Amino acid sequence: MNRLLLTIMAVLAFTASWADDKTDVTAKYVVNASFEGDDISTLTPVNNSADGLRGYAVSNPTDWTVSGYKDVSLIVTSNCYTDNNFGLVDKLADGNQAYYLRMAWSTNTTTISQTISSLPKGKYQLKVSVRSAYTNGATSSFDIKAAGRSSSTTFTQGSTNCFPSMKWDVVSIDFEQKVNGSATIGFDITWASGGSCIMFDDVRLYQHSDDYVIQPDPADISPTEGVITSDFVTEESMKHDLLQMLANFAVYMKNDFQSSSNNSAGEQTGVFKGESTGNSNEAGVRTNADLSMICAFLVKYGKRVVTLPSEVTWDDLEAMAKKSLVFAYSTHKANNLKKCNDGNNWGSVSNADHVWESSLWAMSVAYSAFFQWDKLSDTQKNYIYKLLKAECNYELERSIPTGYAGDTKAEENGWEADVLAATLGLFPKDDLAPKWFARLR
Ligand SMILES: [Ca+2]
Repeated sequence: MNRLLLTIMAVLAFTASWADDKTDVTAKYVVNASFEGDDISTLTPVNNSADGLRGYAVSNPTDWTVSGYKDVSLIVTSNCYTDNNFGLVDKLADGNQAYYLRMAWSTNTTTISQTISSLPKGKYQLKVSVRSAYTNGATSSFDIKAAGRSSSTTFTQGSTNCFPSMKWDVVSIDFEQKVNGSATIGFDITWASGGSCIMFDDVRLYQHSDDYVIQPDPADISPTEGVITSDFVTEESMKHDLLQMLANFAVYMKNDFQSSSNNSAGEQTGVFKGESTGNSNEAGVRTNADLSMICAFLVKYGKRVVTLPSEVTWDDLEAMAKKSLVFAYSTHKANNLKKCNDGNNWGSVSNADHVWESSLWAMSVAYSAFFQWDKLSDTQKNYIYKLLKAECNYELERSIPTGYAGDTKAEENGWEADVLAATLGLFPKDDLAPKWFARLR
């Protein structure tokens, strides 16, 4: 038993180490990886009166492409001095030379890249040794990048003579080469103004084993996926918050409401204002019907649960819900107890006499009625019935809306089905109910 356990542990240990194994393929694919490729004896030395040799000017190191800002672009050796009194380069990460860039009082960007012409499909890691320093708050940053992936690092706060005692940081990024072909590697620098510099050395490319798992970029990790779950906010708490938001909105509903003349049955009416207040078109009917529905919903589900703004009472809401509903059913063609403000009635009663989208507005009327159903008289319920039956007559007669290019009519299908569903819900035993249901389906 113990022997078996040991064997399993050995296999697991071997598998784990094998999974982390990676092969250094730098020499095979990266050219001038340690910035040793330029012969400094052929380059122009750059000297500074303050301290002496700063480095050897290059437009770009051999086999690398440098674009953007590169006014101070140098091959440096251990005996070169750096800017801002940051001291000697001193130790190098590898070999005798490194690549150095510096920005003073300006902002800009620099890109250093090399394209590997033929990198086999696989998983890789790009590494670079880097030292940076900034002063005067010039928090420049650089990205290491490979095959479309990148990772950002902020420069280090510099100080007088800091480089001789500063370690070389090793920065890396894992990436996947998805198909055989070219891959671009390199670094992007974003310069802040005030004085900052960076030196690169010892670029290395490793190939991971095929079963290596590359961690996703932090930028690719969704801030909501797996976070906004049913555990994040309970359903009860969310529903309460939403209801309270509607309650807070009540002050705007009250400000948006105006009285209107009684209908011919002597009932008080009122209407929610809009861009076409009280008229028979969408901007008149829909606004009123929707806010009537919201008002009635709030009264039915919010009372004794949420708090209204100080300017609004539950009686206000109840009165507005009722009067706006009376306005809606009174002005519909099926009832004609009152004209809309433009002198017309609204809605559809048949295929021959229909208005596009009126079923959507009628659905809101149906919901408003449903939320205050127990407070409606039988006569009022009959007005609702006549309105919805007329709208459904049109549904039974019309062709089902379909479309292809540019307008699928999916939305229109949605609201045409809604009014049938709402009417079926309120009058399930009606003689026409089977037809409404069949049409709905
Ligand atoms: Ca080197």
